Amino acid sequence: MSSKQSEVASLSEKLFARAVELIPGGVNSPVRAFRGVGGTPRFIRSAKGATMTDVDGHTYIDYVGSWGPMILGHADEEVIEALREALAQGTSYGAPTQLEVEMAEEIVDAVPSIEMVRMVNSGTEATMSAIRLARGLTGRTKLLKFEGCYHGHGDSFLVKAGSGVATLGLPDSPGVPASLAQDTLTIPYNDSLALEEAFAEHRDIAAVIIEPVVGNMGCVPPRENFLLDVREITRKTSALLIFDEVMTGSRLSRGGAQQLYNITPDITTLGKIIGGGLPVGAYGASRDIMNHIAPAGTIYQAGTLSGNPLAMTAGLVTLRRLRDASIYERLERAGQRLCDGLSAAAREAGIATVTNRVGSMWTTFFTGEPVTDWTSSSKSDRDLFGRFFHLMLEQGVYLAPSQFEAGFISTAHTDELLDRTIEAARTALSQLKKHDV
Ligand code: KE4
Repeated sequence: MSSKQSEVASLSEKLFARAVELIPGGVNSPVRAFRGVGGTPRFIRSAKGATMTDVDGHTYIDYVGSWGPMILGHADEEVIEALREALAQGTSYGAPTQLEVEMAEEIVDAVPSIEMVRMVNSGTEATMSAIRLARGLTGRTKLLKFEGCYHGHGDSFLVKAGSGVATLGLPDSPGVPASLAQDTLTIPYNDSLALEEAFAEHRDIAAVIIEPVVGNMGCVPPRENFLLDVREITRKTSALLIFDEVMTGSRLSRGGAQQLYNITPDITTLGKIIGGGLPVGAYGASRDIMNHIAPAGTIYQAGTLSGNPLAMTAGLVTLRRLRDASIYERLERAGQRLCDGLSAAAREAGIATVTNRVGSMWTTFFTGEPVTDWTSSSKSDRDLFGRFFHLMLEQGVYLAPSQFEAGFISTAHTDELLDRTIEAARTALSQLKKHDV
């Protein structure tokens, strides 16, 4: 980094030095701390369209997009204007509003499997509620998830695979009771055989929860028929299938991954895009299933700010804009352009990478072999990715600060910005090659 830049970056460093004294790790969510890539996180002052500007005045082409929500780009004029009007009416009432009815109508209209929906305030709340619903409905306790999939920080999800395929889980964080962890089975993603084994071994599986396209081990698409296998075995065994579409919902198509892959889950969890950048989550299913949720039914779940008018306002503007199917065609072309360019740049530099992409979510893995699950994803060269990340950051491109995250393209990412990104990657990769790869 030039001396000018290192001086200029000092404001982020000063803020970070203060932050670590006051906030665990200096951040309000771990991935923001740059632990996966090293160095000082950039403190962001503002964002507009496809770019963010940090407190030192550096502007970056942003591919994090707040980890998915900003599909229309930052500070979208229509969203901001609608929020201004909503703000004048107050910020929270703790009482039902027309906005919540309109949001429910929008989600029901968009997501094929949802007839009824409950709003919450984060993806974690949505997934926690979804498994309580599944356990309450089935009277069973076991949950099956996939290695490398992340469903928020609920205790039942912070579990790592036990030894062997279908053995019971072990806590993956202090504070998660072993007694709870053992009710979560973890098996490899894209492994239909392991799925069969797990169900052969355990008759009391309440639900399978899956990222239909994984974002949280880096982007990993489902193999041909894998989602069908999951659907079939859950139907056969009366376990409920939960599609965690917090990231893929409204991202991969208006109806999410379930529309793209034509699979009907029993319960769907949503978040991110449906709040247009404000705190949000949701879970939905058939009326029969959802009417078990209090106060209609006896399975309890609640939230002070659920359906908050500001989040509903930003979410509704966003979702109504996404009724235009041509947006997804544009995002597909943009994703193809960017990822073809990144792959070509790596080939030219003679650096082994694999780029996985579905629509406008993607990851470039620094590895020479296909990435289809956590085992193959975890073989990626994290150090090399970290160096690539910083070489891109210095050239004004802000990638996800971890090899094991997905990047996101918005409607604000013009071809010019995509081409600038590819050019920056060409420079970064040739520098990596020259120095010591
Ligand atoms: P939140 O509780 O962070 O709103 O959502 C949890 C969640 C649930 N399900 C999926 C598929 C998710 O991707 C997430 C959250 N995604 C991460 C990005 N990997 C959020 C970023 C962060 O943790 O700061």
